[in-house]
Amino acid sequence: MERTFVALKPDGVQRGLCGEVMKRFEQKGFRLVAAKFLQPSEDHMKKHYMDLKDMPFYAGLCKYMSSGPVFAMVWEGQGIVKMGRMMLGETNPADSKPGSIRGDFCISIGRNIIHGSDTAENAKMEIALWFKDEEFVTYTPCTQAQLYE
Ligand code: DAT
Ligand code: MG
Repeated sequence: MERTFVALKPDGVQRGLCGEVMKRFEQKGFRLVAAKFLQPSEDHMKKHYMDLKDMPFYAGLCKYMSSGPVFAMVWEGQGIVKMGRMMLGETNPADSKPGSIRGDFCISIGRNIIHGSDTAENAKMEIALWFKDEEFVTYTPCTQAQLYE
């Protein structure tokens, strides 16, 4: 089983898309293991986007991400990191196929509504940055035997 970090950005929250995103991950068969609604600090976002620190949009991105509420989640499932990225679409909504979250719900790269970890290694780091151990819920979903052979 693999875990990934997914977060509705302030634009995604303000546009009322938390439920739509959760619905898609639930319907796929993925399992929610942690979630919280918060306004992250700029410092927190600088850590989260550390790999982009030399990009011209880094400061604006971190400021924007801390400007309002974010809905942060950890989802679990087989192959979820790669599949989660496919469900999100491309970084630029203009390149995202209809049917993907960014392809269906947004237009510009700086307002692409959602974050999702891009590798299993980054997922581990992001999950550790956003969540404490005690914030995870351990349970066996009743659908487990229908989802996995
Ligand atoms: P992703 O969010 O798909 O993993 P990323 O990690 O390269 O993409 O960039 C993080 C976020 O930064 C991205 O979701 C939106 C913003 N961003 C990326 N490239 C940008 C650009 N050229 N101009 C403005 N914002 C950009
Ligand atoms: Mg990224």
